[in-house]
Amino acid sequence: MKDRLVEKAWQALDKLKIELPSWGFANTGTRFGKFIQAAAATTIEEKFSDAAQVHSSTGACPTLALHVQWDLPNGLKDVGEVERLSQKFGVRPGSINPNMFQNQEYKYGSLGNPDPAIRKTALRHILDCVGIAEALHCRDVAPWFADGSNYPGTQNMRQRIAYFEEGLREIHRSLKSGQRLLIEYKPFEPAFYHTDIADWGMAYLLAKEAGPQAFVLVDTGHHYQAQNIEQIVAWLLHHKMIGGFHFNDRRYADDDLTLGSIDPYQVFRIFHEIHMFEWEKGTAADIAYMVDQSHNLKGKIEAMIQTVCTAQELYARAAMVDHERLAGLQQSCSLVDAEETLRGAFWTDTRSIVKEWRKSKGLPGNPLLAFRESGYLERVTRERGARNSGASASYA
Ligand code: RM4
Ligand code: MN
Ligand code: MN
Repeated sequence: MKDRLVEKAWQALDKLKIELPSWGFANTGTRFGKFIQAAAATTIEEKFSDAAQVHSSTGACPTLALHVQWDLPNGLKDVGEVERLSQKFGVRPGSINPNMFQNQEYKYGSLGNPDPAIRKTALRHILDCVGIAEALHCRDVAPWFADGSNYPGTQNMRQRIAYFEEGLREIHRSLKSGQRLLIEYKPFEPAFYHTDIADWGMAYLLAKEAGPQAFVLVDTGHHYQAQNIEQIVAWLLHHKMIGGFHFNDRRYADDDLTLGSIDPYQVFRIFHEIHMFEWEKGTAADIAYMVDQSHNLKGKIEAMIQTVCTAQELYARAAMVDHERLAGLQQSCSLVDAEETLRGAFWTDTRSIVKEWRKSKGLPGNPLLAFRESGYLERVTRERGARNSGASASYA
């Protein structure tokens, strides 16, 4: 008979699905340049193919987030091709991400731009994305707005709030029932003085203003140092306003490193808040878990497998907190014992538990090893190498 806490870990693992980002398989970089990888994906077909490798080795990643401008450059016309690839590789399209940061016209902002014509262009793009999401049967449309300004006094911050409210209300009106609008926040970069949606409070208020199908998206890398992210998660859970996560880790800013590589206890504490909430309420929180990492040194597919495995290990650890006991200890303010209950779960090495769970599902016990032994990386390195060697890495 399995131990009660191990049983909880297995049940949690059964539920955990993690969406992969298409852009996480492509050559990406820092603002100083890219380090090109021979095996990186360039086409949407290659991104689906790579995502399928992560899914087949982990069994946990049935969907792929798409960035419309990069993955569906012809908009709705590309929906048929995405459907074909989804069938071919056994991975469904996931959240649909508008691109509000790359085009020249967005130099001074998208939905927050003082120029009404540019606000309209931005709005039209997001409305197109809602249409694409509908055509692909995707639930979530997840815009991240780079909008902001670089110097004090150069923009009217209040005016821009009103522009965002107006734009998001209109986007919300176009959502079909069941669809969701996820509003992501980020404190700085690319804007260095003010960012229009800089933190969870701003995202929360805008989501409330937009309507009942709008929720907040928490990207773990989008916080200042020392921010208590699990407290933000607790507030959003309490108000039923958490829509999803973008998983990655960071040491300094939005570093986009693999999950838990710098601070696994942070990730554990976030998962703990979610598990504790679900235990108290007796129902699952409706949260889309997605990866958003795109750093440029680790092999793309291996980095993704690492992140998924780390998420599973830490999710399992947080599931192994003895909730009944912890609730009692919190109630009696038994500080040391409460903390030790949490820490005890954190220090449980769940790798063998996750391995057994994988085997019970007919999955490889060690996904990274299984991927390495598959020969896929060698094959795509040969096939894609020549094209990638011609890719531009230039910053200026
Ligand atoms: C942003 C943000 C968005 C992602 C882009 C590529 O920093 O995290 O979610 O789509 O990067
Ligand atoms: Mn993100
Ligand atoms: Mn980011």
